[in-house]
Order: sequence, then C-alpha cells, then structure tokens
Amino acid sequence: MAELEGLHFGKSDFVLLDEVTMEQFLENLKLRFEEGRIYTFIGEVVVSVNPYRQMDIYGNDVIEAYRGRELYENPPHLYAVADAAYKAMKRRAKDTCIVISGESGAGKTEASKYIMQYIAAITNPSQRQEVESVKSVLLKSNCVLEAFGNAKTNRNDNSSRFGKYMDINFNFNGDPTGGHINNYLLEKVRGRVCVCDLLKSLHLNKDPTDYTYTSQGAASTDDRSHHRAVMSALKVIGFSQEEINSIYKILATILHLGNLKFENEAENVQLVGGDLVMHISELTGTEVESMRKALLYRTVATGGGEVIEKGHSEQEASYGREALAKALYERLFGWIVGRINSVIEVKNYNPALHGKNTVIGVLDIYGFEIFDNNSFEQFCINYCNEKLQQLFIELILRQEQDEYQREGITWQHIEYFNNQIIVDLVEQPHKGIISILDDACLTVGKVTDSACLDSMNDKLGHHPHFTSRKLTPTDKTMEFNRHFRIRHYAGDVMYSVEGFLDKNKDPLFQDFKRLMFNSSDPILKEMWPDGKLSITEVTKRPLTAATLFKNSIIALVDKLACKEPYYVRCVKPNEVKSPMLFDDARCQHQVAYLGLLENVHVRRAGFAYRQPYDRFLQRYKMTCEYTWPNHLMGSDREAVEAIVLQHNFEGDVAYGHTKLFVRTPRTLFTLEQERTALIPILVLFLQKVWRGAL
Ligand code: AD9
Ligand code: MG
Repeated sequence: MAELEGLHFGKSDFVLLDEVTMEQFLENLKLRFEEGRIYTFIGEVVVSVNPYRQMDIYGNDVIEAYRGRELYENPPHLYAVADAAYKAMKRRAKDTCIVISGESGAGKTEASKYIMQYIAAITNPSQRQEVESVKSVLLKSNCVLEAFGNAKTNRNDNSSRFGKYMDINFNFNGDPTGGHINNYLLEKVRGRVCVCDLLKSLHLNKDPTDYTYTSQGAASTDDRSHHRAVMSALKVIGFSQEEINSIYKILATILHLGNLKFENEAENVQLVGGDLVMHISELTGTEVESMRKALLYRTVATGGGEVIEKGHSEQEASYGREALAKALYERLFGWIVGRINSVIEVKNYNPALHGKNTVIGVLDIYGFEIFDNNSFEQFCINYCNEKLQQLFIELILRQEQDEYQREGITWQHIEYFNNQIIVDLVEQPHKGIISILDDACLTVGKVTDSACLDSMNDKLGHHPHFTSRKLTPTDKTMEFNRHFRIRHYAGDVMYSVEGFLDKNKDPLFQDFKRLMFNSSDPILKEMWPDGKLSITEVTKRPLTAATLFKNSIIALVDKLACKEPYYVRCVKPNEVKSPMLFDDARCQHQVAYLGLLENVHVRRAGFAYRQPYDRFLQRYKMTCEYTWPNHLMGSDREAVEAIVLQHNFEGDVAYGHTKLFVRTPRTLFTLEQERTALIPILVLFLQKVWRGAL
C-alpha cells in the first residue's frame, strides 16, 4: 500500500517530474490513468481523472489505510485529502475546506460524495445515536439534492444543475453535529436547463394526463427504486407528508405549464384548451380566473399612478409561462435546501460545554468553461473561477509564507500572476462588466445587446484584459456576431453578447409572484414572500441575475477565506464517457486552465512537506543507526538531523522551530521505501527476540 507503487505507474506526485512541462505532465497523467491510478498529488492537491468505471478503491479497508495517516504515507487518494482536512480540523481546531473543481462530467460530485462518506466512516467510533442520525441526514441530503438538482445533459448523465457548498460542523471530539448547505443555482444562468429534464430525474411520468407519482406507469424498476430512495431520504430528513405533497404538486404544475399553449385569436392571446389551467390552479391553490389572467395579461402601473392590464402577445405569454415554470422550480429547490438546513443546523451548541465548534466545508462547483460559443452562463461560471483562483493565490501563498515566517525559515518571495485585475474587470462597481450590464438592463426603453457591448467598449476599451471585435459575417449565418473577449487567468475566452441582457433580467412578471403569494397552499406561499407587494408598492427592480450571482460568490469566497483550504482538481479524460480513452488535446486544455503546471511550479519553489520533529522521528528512526531503537541525543530535532545526515538529504531540507521542512517528496518517498523494506526484517528480528533466540 505504501506510496511506492512502482515506476511503471508514473510519478505519484507531479512535483517529482524531471521537468515541469506540459508534455511531461500529460505523459504522467495518461500513464497513471491507463494503469488505473486515477489520483495524483501536487503536494497536498489531488488531481483526479474520471475513470468512467467502478474502481475498487473506496472500500472500508482503504478507508482504514488512510485514517489518521500523513499524505505521503499512502498513494494519492481523495481519502488522503479528506483525512488531511479532518486532521487539521481535529488536531489544530482549524476550520478547513475542500474545494473540488473541474468541468462538467469531470467527477466533482462523485468526489464530494466519497469525501463525505470517508468523513462519515471515520467519525463517531462509539456510534452515538445522535451523531449517527446527523450523519445519516447529511448523507441523505445528497440524494434529495441530486434528485431535484441533477439532470441528464449531453456532457454528463447526472449533471448537477447547481454549485454546492456544504459546511459540516464538528464538536471537540471530531464528531459531526450538523451542517449547512448553500446552493449556487444554475437554473437561471444555465440556459440549457429544461424543466422537464429536471423532472425526469425524479422519474415522474411526463404524460400530463397521468399524475400518479407512484411511478407505476412506464417507469422502470430502476426508476421506481430510485424514487423510493428519494422518498425515504425525504422522510429521514424530516419532510412531513404535507410538505412532500406540496413538492409533488409544484412539480406537477411545472409539467402542466410545459404543455400549456397559447394562440392568437382576433388580436388577443388565448389559452388553448381549458383543462390545463384548471389543473394548474387546483395544484397551486389559486383561482382559475386569476391564473388565467396572470398567464395572459400583466398589470402595469402608469406614470400617473393608474393601474392597467395589458394583454400579452403570444410570445410574451410563452415567455411568461417559461419564466414561471423556471421560477417555481428554482424556489422549490431553494425551499428544499432551506428545509434541509433547518434540520441539520447545529442546535443547542454550547461552546463552554462542548468546546469549539469547527467546520469542514466541501465545495462542489463548476470549473472553467470554454466552449465554441460562450454566453452569459460561461461568463458567470468563469467569473466564479476567477474568484476561486484569487482565493487560491491568497490562501496558498499567504499560508505558505506565514508558516515559513513562523518557523523561522528563510524564504524567497514567489512571483505569481495576481488575477485581481480580472476580478475587478468583472465586478467593480460602476466600471465593471456586471455593472455595465445592469445599467443596460435598468435603462427604460429598448437597449440591445449590441448597444450594451458598445457601452462596454467605451468604458473598458483600454483594459488590458478586455477586447471586443465585430466579426465579419460568416457564410453560414450572414449575421454580424458581436463578441467581447476576456483574457482570463486560464486563457482567452470569447463571449457572444447575444442574449446577455435577457438572461440578466428577472424575467418573471410581478403578477405571478402575487398570485403565488396568495396561494391557499401555505408551503407554496412561503416560497413567494416577494409577492406580498402590490403593483404600486413595487418600486425597486429585483436584482439582476449577474448581481445575485456575484453577491453569492462574494459571500462564498468570504466563507472559504477564513478556512484552511484543500484542493481536488478533476479532469475529464474524454467526451465519450469511455474508461479507456485519454484524449490528449482535451486533457491538455484542462490542465492548462486549471493552472496545474503553475501549481507544480509554486510547489517546487517552496518546501512541499513539513513534519513536526517528533512525528518524523517516530516514523523514520528505524532507518538510521543513531536513532534506532532510541536516540541518545539532546532533542528530537538533533535526532532528525542525524537521520537527514545519514541519508545525505541536507540540501533538500530546512529546520524550523518545531518542524522539518522537506523540499521534494522524493526525500520522503525514499525514506518510506527504506522503511517498507525494513519492516519485515524488523518483524523477524523482534520475533527472534521474543523467542529468546537473540
Ligand atoms: V457536473 O459539473 O455536475 O455536470 P461532475 O459533478 O463533475 O459534473 P460527476 O461527479 O457527476 O461529474 O461524474 C460524472 C460521471 O462520471 C458519474 O456519474 C460517474 O458515472 C462517473 N464517475 C465520476 N467519478 C467517478 C469515480 N471516482 N469512479 C467511477 C466515476 N465513476
Ligand atoms: Mg456534479
């Protein structure tokens, strides 16, 4: 099990590459993937390649092997990172977080689940009932969130439609006491979401005439068992039958809305067929007439304070219906997360009695996206990644430098690209892209995407990370595409501005909000507090999608910034979900934008490993004649010096006040190798001693 898996599995830490080049990096990644070694370290960071097959590496025996061990004592694994985060939390009472990033289908959600399972497995050895029930709710919450929040896309059969950040709270014993989930919902910003897809993930029958949700219809056994698992998870978490009924009613409403059609009749828009709207009003606890009206008209307050009803065009009506379906889903999801949080939040925690409450946060969030055609969705996602990169720089480098200073180690400051300039380009008040977008959305009258781009050009034309150009017509479209380009830390991305304004606005007519707030279903009502305001009271425009997203990401970064971070970087080996294929070009692209080479460089510039003297000594004393079985030196540090000297590692280490710093993992691997080789000899030796043969 020891680290030294053998050279034919490649280098288990990229820091060991002979040269840090893209070529060598990829060669090593590929070799390991082909040998079924899906994890590789960069120091404490784990790089993971999606194996697209079940691996026999997550069993209890493996969990035991990683429990309480140091990173380099075992082959790279998610468990090593999970354990490191857990140890830091438990031993040093540090809040920690594990940031998992990578593109769609790279394996983030799977990784987050293995990490959670690991933490669940190693905690509460005494099986205390209340801790077990907290763990069970935490684990079950995944199942519910996936059922409602995942859908099949062309990139991933089980794609998370939301970014998720989960805090797990621990008491001083290191046992989980509760948690909190934040979701970064993509519904609004990821255009490709189709509500019906989301419902399919719940395996409800799509046929609008069949709304018995027990999945008897055409559903397969698999669907039925999945459905049962979700139902049971909802119950374990503590959802009441009434709440579950409301959830289903809302889902059914969304399905019906999807089937609702409009037609033009003598200038006026009408609903096609009356049944659907009756079902919808019944399910939402609203009056049929009010529902019909909200679907066909909107109330507008004129300048003079007069309130008039304005009929929709067919297009507006469809647009409104779509927006309602999406908002219903979005609010339902938000409400479910809120409900789960109310169950798992730590209650009655008394620090005086229970000690410090520490936290491990697990972030499963979309990575950098560069497509052929990038739109508002990619803009938001990439901005989020700029923020996380900023945090990475801030935390990793700052922490490194702090530790060297604390331990009295001389340290050369590392030069790195600070991407704050790009973060500012996007988020700065008044000047940033989001602010320009918002201004355009708030402008009365018709502002086009193109005009918004002109405004960006005026304000940002000289920014070193912003350019825009008008593309000439292509043969295919014969249209002028308008684009702008951001020079991201991970590479240049060209965004098509088309649709930016629409996606940024809150598309939901206020009439729907009021209608839902007035529902006779108290649970549905609870989801629409903003429907309380009457039309004349609504003065402020709701925040735009980009601003809401920005605010939530800023809050997320604040949460992460006060924690000790651990990273899992996920790579997707190919686009066809194959366990065999390592697509060089696709992997190279990901390695580049995940900044993995830079990561190796930074890691190599400093000391990759550090270890308190006593622990180092305990583990390697057998490799040195002066320290085995016990040393007679003045201090542990002197004994460690003896080990280092005997192996000629002086050039690779530095001595801190309490710890030994080791520059490259090779040193530790060599020691590990020697130790592994010595153990059978020592066992033999000890057996002989016991038998009195010596
Ligand atoms: V998305 O941004 O939510 O669309 P993720 O979360 O990065 O994406 P996910 O974890 O859902 O990807 O992984 C996609 C699929 O790859 C899974 O459904 C599994 O079939 C497969 N996968 C990922 N990781 C593993 C693994 N460690 N072992 C086996 C895996 N299969
Ligand atoms: Mg996912």
